[in-house]
Amino acid sequence: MLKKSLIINGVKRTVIADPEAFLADVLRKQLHLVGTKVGCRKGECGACSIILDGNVVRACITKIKRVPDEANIITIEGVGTNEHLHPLQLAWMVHGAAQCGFCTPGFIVSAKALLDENINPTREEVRDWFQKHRNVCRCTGYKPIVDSVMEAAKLMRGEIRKEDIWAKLPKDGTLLGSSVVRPSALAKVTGSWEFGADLGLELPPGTLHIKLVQATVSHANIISIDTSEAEKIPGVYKVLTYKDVPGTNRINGLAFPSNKGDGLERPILNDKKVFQFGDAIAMVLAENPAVAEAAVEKVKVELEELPAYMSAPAAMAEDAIEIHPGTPNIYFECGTKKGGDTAPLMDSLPYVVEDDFYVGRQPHLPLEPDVGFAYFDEDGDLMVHSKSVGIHIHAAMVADGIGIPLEKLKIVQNPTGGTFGYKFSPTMEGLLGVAAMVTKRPVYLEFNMYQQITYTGKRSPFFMHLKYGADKDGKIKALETDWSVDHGPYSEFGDLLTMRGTQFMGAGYNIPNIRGEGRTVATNHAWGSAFRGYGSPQSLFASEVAIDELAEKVGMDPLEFRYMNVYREGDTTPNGCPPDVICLPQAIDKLRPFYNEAKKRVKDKNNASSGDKKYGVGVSLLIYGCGLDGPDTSRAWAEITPEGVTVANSWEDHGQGADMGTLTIAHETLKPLGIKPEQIKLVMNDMKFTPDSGPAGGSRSNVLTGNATRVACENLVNALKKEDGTYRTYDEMVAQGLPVKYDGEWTAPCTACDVETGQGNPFPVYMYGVLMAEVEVDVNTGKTKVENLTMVSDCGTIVNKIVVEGQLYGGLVQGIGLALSEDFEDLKKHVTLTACGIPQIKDVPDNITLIHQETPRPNGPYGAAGSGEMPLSAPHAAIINAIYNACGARITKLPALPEKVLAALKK
Ligand code: MCN
Ligand code: FES
Ligand code: FES
Repeated sequence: MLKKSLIINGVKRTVIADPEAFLADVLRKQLHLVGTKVGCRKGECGACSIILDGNVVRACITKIKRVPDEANIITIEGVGTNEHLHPLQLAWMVHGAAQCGFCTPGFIVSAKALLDENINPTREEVRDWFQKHRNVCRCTGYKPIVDSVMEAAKLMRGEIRKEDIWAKLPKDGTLLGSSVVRPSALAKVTGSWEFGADLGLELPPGTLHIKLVQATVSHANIISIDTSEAEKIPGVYKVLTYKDVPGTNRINGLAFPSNKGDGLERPILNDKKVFQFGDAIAMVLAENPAVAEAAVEKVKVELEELPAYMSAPAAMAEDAIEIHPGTPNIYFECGTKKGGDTAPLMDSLPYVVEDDFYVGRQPHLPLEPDVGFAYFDEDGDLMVHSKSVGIHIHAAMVADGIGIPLEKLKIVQNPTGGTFGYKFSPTMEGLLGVAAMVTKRPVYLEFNMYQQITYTGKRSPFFMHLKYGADKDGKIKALETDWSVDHGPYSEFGDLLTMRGTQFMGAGYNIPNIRGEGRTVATNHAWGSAFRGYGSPQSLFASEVAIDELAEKVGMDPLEFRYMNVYREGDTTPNGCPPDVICLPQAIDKLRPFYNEAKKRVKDKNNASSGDKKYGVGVSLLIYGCGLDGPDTSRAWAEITPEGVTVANSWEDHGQGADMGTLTIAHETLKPLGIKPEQIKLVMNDMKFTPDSGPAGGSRSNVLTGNATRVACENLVNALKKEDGTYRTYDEMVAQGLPVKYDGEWTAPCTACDVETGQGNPFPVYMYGVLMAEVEVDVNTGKTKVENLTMVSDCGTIVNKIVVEGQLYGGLVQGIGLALSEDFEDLKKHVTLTACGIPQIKDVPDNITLIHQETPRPNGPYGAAGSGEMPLSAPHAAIINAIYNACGARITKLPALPEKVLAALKK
C-alpha cells in the first residue's frame, strides 16, 4: 500500500491505496467521488477525465503510484455545486449537451481546463481540444457541446449574463414547444446523477459480486462444466450453472404465431449448447469482484465445437446444420404484395434499376457498459434494477426463466448512460434474477466495455436486393424487394424487425405495385437487438440509394426526382394505407434553396481542387413510424396531492429526455389547474409504482406514452372540475370522498401488417425528414469527410426544442458512423470503441443545420410525433449518395471504409 496526500477539489485528503490501483477507482470507490464516470477503462472515451495539476488526465489509465504527492486534483465535484454552477454547467444545461449525461462530467472537467488556459477559443480550437483529450459522446452529435463551451466562455468573459441564456417560460406559462431544460439536467452536469455503477457502490454489505464464465467460441455442444476448483477459492460464495436455475432457464422471445421457432431458444445460462461468442455458461458469485474474476478462470468447460455460421448466407447454405435443432435456420418469412404483379410491369417500364445492398452489424457503443443489481425487498418482491428500456415487457420475458411468479418480479430502470436500443432486449435481468433467487442476497453485475461490445445485441445485418421501375415521366410504378436478416442466434423480435422491410423499402413514395420477400435467419454471430431506427436504416439505405440510381437513369436531379414521387394526398405507403400527413413536398421545398447553394458550392470547390479531393452533395428521405406494429397501448396515472400533481408512467429514459416529455405533456394538460412545472412530481420507470407503458422503443413514447399521460391528466382535470367551472383542491377531493388518482390509457388506432402481404396500417404517426449531406472524398486515400449536413425535419408539434434538436444531432452523427466507420464483424478486431468506429468530434462536421417543420399529427399528443429514430433512418444514404456525386464511387455495402471507396473508384 502507499500513502499519499492529495489536494482534491481544494481539500487535503490522505489516501492509502494499492500502488497499482487506478486513480478513477480510488476517487470513486475510496473517496466516494462518483461524479467521475468510468466507461471504457482504456483511455478511449474521456468519461473519467479529471484535472491533475492543471492537465486533463484520464483517471482510468492513471495509476495512483504515478500521481505526485500533494498533487492538485479537480473532479466534477470541484467544478461547481447546485447553488454555484460553473458557467460551463449552466451552458451545458441550456444547450441540452447532457442527454444521458454519462460523458458529461468528463467533458465539463476537460472544458474547464481548456477555458482555464484559453478563455476565448474558436469553435475549431474547442473541437481540437476534445479530440486531443479523447472526450467522446455518443448522444449529442457534439454540436451542442461546442455551443455550450462557446457560451460559457462568453459568460466568463462577461459579454453575456446568466439571465441572457437561461430559457424562461413564455409569459403565458406554456412549457410546450419551449427550450426549458429537462429536470435531470442539473444532476447530470454536477455529476450527481447516479448511474448503475454508482448505485452499485451504495449496495449494502453482504452484496455478492457476479462475474460470468463466457463462451470464447461461437457454436458448440457443451459436454461438461466443472465448478469444483472455482468453488474452493476463499471468498467465492457459489458458482451457478444451468442446473441451479429455479425456473425454465429460458428467455421468452415473444415469437409471432407464424414464427417456426417457439421463441424459447435463449437460455439464461447455457445448458446444451453455445450459440454465440460470449454466451454465459456459469456465474461466479463472490464477496468481491476480484475474487469472482479469479474464480472465473478456474471453471472448466468442455466443449465440442461446431461449424459457426457467421452470416445469413452461411446459415442459409444447403449443408448448414440447424443452430437450434428442430427449428430451421430460416425461421420466419414475410412479404409485400401491393397492387398488381411487378414482373410483367418491370419488362414494360422504360427505366429500371436493380442492385444489391448490405447494412451491417452496427454496434450501439453506449459509453456506460451494461450494469445492474437485484435483491428481495421487504414485500418479498424480487427487485431487478437494470438499464432496461422495457421494464414490463422484460419482466414478462424473464419471469418463467428465473422461476418467479410474474407478479413478484419488479424491474426498475436505473439512470441510464445510453442504450440506443440494445436494452430493448433483456441482457442481464435473467442472470441477476437467478443469482438473487438462489442466494437470497443482493447481487451486482457490471460488464466491462469488452463485454458490452462483444456480448450485447447488435443491429441485425440486412442482405437486400431491390429493383425499381419508373415510367417515361419518371413516376415510380413498381418495386421488387428481397431481404435476408441475420438475427444472430436468438429470435426475440426478429420477426417484428423483418416486417420493417415491408414498411420502409420504398417508404416516402407512392408506389402502386410492390412485390417483396423477406426472411429472418438464425446465425452464430451477435444476437440481433433493436438499434435506433430498427430496420429502417437497413431498408431505407437500399431504398434511398436505389432511388438515386433510378433518378440518374431517368436523367433527373435526385432531389427533384424525389419531389415528384413523394406522398401526395390520396397516395398510399408500401403497406397500402394513407400516410398520417402529407409533409414531404413542403419539406423538400424548404431544403431546395440550401441544396441549390450546396450544388454550386461543391462545383466551385471541384473547380478549385487539384483533383486529389472531390466534393459532392447527396440527399435522402428519412422516415420512421412511431409505435410497435399495430394497436399498441400505453398507460399512465395522475394524482392530485397537497403540493400539486404526481404523474407516473414507465417511459424509460435512454438519455433522450423522457422526463421532459412527461413533464411538458402533463403540464400542458394540467393547465386549467394553473399549476407550475415545479409542482408536478414525476414518478417513472419503477414497476413497484408505475404502470405498463410499453417499452421506449420504436420512437413510440412521445406519441403513445405522451397520449397516455395526456389522458391520465385529462381524467384528473375532469374529476377535479366543479359545476361552476372551477377546480377542487386536494382537500376538497378528500373531504368529498372522491378518488385522487386517475389512470390514463391510449391505444394506437392501427392494424398490424399482414405477414404475407405486408398490408395494414402499422403506425399511428410517422416522423419525416429530408437530409442533404456534403462530402469531401480524398481520391488517393479513399477517405470521406462529411463537411456539412442540412436537414428539414418534421416531428410534428415540437414538445421541447432542445430535446428534439439533441435527438436530431445525435442520430445524424450515428448515421455518419454507420456510413463510414462503424462495424462489429470481426470478433477479434471490433472489440473497443475506437476499433468499432465510434465517431470522435473531428469525424463529424460542426456545420449541421436543422430546419424544423411542424405539421401537426392527428394522432399525436398536441400534434407531436416522435423524434428519436428518424434522424438515423437514412443519413448514411445521403452520405453515400454524396460520395457518388463527388467521385462516381457507388458504395452499396456499408461501412464505406477508405479501401472500399478506393476499390469502387478503380471500378
Ligand atoms: N420529442 C419532442 N417533441 C416531438 C417529438 C419528440 O420533444 N415532437 C421528444 C420526446 O419527448 C422524447 C424524445 O424527443 O424526449 C424522443 O422521443 P421519441 O422519438 O418518442 O422516442 P422515445 O422517447 O420512445 O425514446 C426512444 C428512442 C429510441 S427508440 C432510441 S433507440 C434512442 C432514442 O430515442 N436511444 C437513445 N434516443 C436516444 N437518445 C439518447 N441520448 N440515448 C439513447 O440511447
Ligand atoms: Fe477512462 Fe474511458 S477514458 S473510462
Ligand atoms: Fe454524451 Fe450520452 S450525453 S454519451
